[in-house]
Amino acid sequence: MKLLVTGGAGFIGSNFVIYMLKQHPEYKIVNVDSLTYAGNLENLKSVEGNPNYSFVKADITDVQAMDALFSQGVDVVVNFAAESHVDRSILEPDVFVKTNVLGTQVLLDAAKKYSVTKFVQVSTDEVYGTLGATGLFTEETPLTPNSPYSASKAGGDLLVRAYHETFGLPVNITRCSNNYGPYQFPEKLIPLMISRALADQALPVYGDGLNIRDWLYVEDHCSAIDLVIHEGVNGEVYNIGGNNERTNVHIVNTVLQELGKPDSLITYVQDRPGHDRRYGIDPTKITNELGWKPKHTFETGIKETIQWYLNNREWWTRIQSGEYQKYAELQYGSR
Ligand code: NAD
Ligand code: TDX
Repeated sequence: MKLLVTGGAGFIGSNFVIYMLKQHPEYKIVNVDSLTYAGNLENLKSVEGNPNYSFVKADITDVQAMDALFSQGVDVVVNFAAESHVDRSILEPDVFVKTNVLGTQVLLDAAKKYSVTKFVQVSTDEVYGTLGATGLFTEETPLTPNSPYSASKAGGDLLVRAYHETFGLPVNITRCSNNYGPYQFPEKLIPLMISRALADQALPVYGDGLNIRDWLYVEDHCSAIDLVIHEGVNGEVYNIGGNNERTNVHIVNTVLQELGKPDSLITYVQDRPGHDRRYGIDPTKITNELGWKPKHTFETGIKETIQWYLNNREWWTRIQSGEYQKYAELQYGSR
């Protein structure tokens, strides 16, 4: 099987490439990534030199580049490539629409032209908007995105759905909540708080800190996508979540405790505009229909993650200093 992974130099994509090469050593994996600020080839050092892995630097919005790639033969596409950070989408929505909507449509066209056997769109529960104190997101929850990021992801999802309905493209959409684990860019809550706490810097908690996210260890997300590739019923949406709802302040306190740092580092700052209050996933469908089960509990996953950031300081300090981009520039030229 030949798998085209888009955005494979990012957080989840790189974990997925490493996971799939381990689970399915006979599969060929092509990673296409334009290496934005979030793309880091250093994440993939452990698979460099594997004859079944290759990297192509290209933008998913580039029609010719995607056509050239697909023309070499692709069985399955897993689309991770996206602008992924909500705060950035508030500052510069245009690039979110370009990559997350237009990029998805360019990929869908190529997938249709070259008759791929599966197109998996990796989406997010943020397309469902926000929950109140009770209830969970199911696959039937209406899409009511609140940020430019989630609106652009919803736009991509709707195109994926439309290519199934109109052209019969064999698609699945997966929607999960906040991932955590190795190689997450240190702008996201958990790695940001770890890196700042280690430097004894103030930890900016938005609003009252009581917003809730439903945390999923990245490897459990990868195993769910692997299952969807092989067992997902075409046209279906699958929500992925491990029943790990936590308030943001609980997360920050856990980081402080694990690192032996004082609560006085917590600084409440102005809330994020349009900040969703609560996410919670109902994973009944993927559990009952595909037999998916997460391996990690939040308690073990968060400890392993904090330990990983302690053991890999060089990885995130190189990101903070911009050094990591030099490696890619040397190999593939600057953007
Ligand atoms: P990330 O920002 O770490 O990585 C995104 C990757 O996509 C980067 O390597 C970047 O270089 C690449 N990319 C961006 N624009 C591109 C373009 N135009 N062409 C080619 N490559 C491009 O993101 P992530 O956290 O790994 O998220 C991956 C996917 O999973 C995204 O689609 C995101 O919406 C979704 N998702 C993420 C989470 C989460 O908690 N991180 C949760 C649910 C869903
Ligand atoms: O400095 C901060 N302080 C703070 O209180 C940051 C960066 C975040 N927060 C809060 C905002 C959120 O309630 O922490 C929570 C998590 O924030 P992010 O890490 O920015 O994630 P979130 O906005 O929930 O979105 C993430 O999960 C869903 C990913 O970035 C998305 O790509 C994914 O779709």
